[in-house]
Amino acid sequence: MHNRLKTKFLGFKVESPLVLPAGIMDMSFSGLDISVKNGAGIVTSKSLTLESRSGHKGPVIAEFESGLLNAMGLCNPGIVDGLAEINEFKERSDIPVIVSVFATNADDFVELSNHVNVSKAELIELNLSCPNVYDEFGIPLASSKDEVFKIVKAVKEVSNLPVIAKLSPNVLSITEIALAAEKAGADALCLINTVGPGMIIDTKMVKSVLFNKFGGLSGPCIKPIALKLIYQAYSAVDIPIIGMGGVTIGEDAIEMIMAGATLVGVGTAVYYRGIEVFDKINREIIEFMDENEYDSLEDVPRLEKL
Ligand code: RRO
Repeated sequence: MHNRLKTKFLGFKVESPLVLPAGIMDMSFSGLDISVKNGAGIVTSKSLTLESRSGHKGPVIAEFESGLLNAMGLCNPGIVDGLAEINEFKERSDIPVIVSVFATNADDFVELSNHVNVSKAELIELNLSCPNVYDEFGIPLASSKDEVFKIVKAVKEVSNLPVIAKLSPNVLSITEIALAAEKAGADALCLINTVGPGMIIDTKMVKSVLFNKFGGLSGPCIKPIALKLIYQAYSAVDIPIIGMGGVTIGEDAIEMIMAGATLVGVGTAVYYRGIEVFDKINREIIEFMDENEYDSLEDVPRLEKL
């Protein structure tokens, strides 16, 4: 990896600012490993729940001209088996791992965090923003600043690891939510989760393409929304941000950094450019840095805060 891509996040040294976000390459040893071998600097597990879940029936992914819809429905092997996979990965890799966890109340988040404390993972992400389980659990917790505050605070009281709050784009004021997470002690923010949800119709079958009907929207079409929300959050808080949403090429990653992100997630682009996308974007970032004579990622200018 190129020296100029090296950076630091919450005290961890990373070889590249690129992050494998939750839910992209599942969470098996091989899924995490292959992302790292292809240039990701830090990897995130699928969001884990206390019990295993089979998720929604297929089709769970639908493609359209400017992005994807997904309604995976939080399929995961449950916290115990999930952490076993992550521990196996950590036996062979010193790449920092973020364990993403999902629950619907503070007590369950605390229980999940207690499991993660005794794993080999370095960081925990609280997924407060899954858009695909409204029917079961109602609107995401990240829609309420009080819920965000309560959950982050409860986890911070028990967690040995830095806590990252994953926020939703589907809110009236991201500033309010980001500030609530910071006030509760979050060490970092991750935004954005998928947008919507939305729907695509199969006009021959006269029905929604997704079995779940609705699904979270990702890909190039959400990048402007992501940039705006990351910039607003960056303007409001002092904690670092993992920015994501539609990053497909190196210049998209640079935009995220200029908007205030320290690290940059690459998810849906794996679908378009293959798993090599991390290496490709790393190279494109270096090219941009060469052209503009930036020696390090820290030299890339950030927008003036709002
Ligand atoms: O599993 C999913 O359906 C899912 C999750 Br947990 C999430 O946080 N975001 C998303 O787009 N899909």
